[in-house]
This record gives sequence, C-alpha cells and structure tokens, in this order.
Amino acid sequence: MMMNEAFMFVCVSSNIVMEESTKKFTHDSYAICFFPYFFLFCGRGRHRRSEGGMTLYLKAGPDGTSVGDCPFAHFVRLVLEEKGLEYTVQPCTAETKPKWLVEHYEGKMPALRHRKECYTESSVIGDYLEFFFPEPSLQGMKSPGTSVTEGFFPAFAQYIKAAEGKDDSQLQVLQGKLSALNEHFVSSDSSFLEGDSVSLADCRLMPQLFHLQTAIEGFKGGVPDIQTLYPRLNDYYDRFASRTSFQATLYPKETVLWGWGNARK
Ligand SMILES: N[C@@H](CCC(=O)N[C@@H](CS)C(=O)NCC(=O)O)C(=O)O
Repeated sequence: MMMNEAFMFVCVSSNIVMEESTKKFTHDSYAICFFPYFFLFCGRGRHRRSEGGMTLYLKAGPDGTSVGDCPFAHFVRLVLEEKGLEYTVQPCTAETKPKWLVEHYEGKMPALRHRKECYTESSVIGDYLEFFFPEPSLQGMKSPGTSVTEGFFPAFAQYIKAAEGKDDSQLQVLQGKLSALNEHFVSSDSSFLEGDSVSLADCRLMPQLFHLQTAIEGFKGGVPDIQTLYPRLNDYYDRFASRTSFQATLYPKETVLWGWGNARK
C-alpha cells in the first residue's frame, strides 16, 4: 500500500492524470504525511529487477490459454521487455480470471501484479513501470510524438469494423491519421516517435500498427497499402518490429483476425 500511495502522490504532483482504476486507493490517501513519501521518492529506481514477481493478467486467445489480441496488454509487455524486467503472462478468459481481480479490480485487464500490488489501465501501468524502473528511460520528449497518435486507434477500429463497401468516410479518416504519422517521420527525421530512442509512445503505437496491418490484409483487401502510401511510417514499423522486445512479444496474426472477426459481427 505504501508504494501504491507513493506512486499516486508522485503522479499527482507531476500532473499525470490518474484513471478510473486507481480511484480505489485514493480515498485512504488523504491523511498524507509527506515525510515518508520523500524517502519513497528517493527509493525510486531502487527496485532490484529480480525482486518480487510480476505477473501480467491479459485477455486470452481463442484457445483460452494463449496470449490474446489485446494491443493494450501488448503495450505493457513491450515496456517490460524494453526495460529488461522479468515477468510472467497469465492469459485469462471471463471464466478463468482470478476472483480477486474480479472482486477488487472489476476484472479489468491488462492487470499487472507486482508482489502484493496490482494496477490496471495500461497507461497507469506504463507510468508505474517508468517511475519505479527508470532505466532505460522510455520518457521521450512527450511532444509532438504523443499528439500525432491521438485518435489513431478509434479511427482504425471504426474502419476495420465497417462493412465492406460502406467505409469510405472511415477510410478517409484513417488515411488522415496515417498521413499525419508519415509526415511526422518526414519532418522530424527521427527514428522513433519522440526522438531517436524508443519511448512509451512507440510501445503504445506499435501493437496498434500490428493490428492495423494484419486486419487490412485479412478484411480489407490490403487497402490502404501502407508500404506504398506511407513509406516513412512503414520504415518506422519495420525498425521497431526488428527489436528484440517486439519479436519476444509477437503473437500469431490469426489471433488478431479472430479478435477483429468477433468485433465485426
Ligand atoms: N483502457 C484499457 C483497455 C483495456 C482493454 O480494452 N482490454 C480488453 C482487450 S483489448 C480486455 O482485456 N478484454 C477482456 C476482458 O476484459 O475480460 C487499457 O488501456 O488498459
């Protein structure tokens, strides 16, 4: 609990917006005595990598036991891999979720359990890992990399879910987002979204691009052709896809198609 509170305290003081999942431990944080937090703050980054166990509970694939098609869980796994942290994955279905996860965390996944603490909401988990395991840093420069990805996920989800022949407007919206991303790499001439090193923003975007590329091939006859129309974005994708973190967390395209197939019904 102490670490939960300290994390929340630092998040609030650095204006990170806490999401719904963390409200549950805010109510008992009012009687804050700032003194101990100072020491906890000083303890930032002092977790030993082998200390305690981390388990990531995440959506299961079609067989109920393999890793499922969740880009948010994939984001967390990329952060864990980029930071060289040890963890195990626990794919869950509605039937196999642990009781404590359902009772105390609304069954939300991805959920990262680290020793006796648990966090849900991928952005909170990413911030937690960045705070307590600051090396290597995935901070990035915050802008403009983050803003250029805004609205990308809903745009591609709506396009993939749209019935064939009726998706011109969704396609146009998606193409606007893809053009903006491509243009970002042209104008910044950077290797990654927020500079020449990987950031949280890359770890978030890459799983979405993997879904998009797979679903375009599977459901949309290859339209739009990312390789031809958005070459700098395509180069970026290939650059990150060759990283050990991405290779280690890749799951079958069939799982992606299974997930979007269900969403399209
Ligand atoms: N905003 C959430 C979204 C998480 C989410 O949508 N998770 C879905 C899969 S992508 C899931 O785990 N569904 C299965 C379940 O909740 O049982 C986050 O960023 O963590």
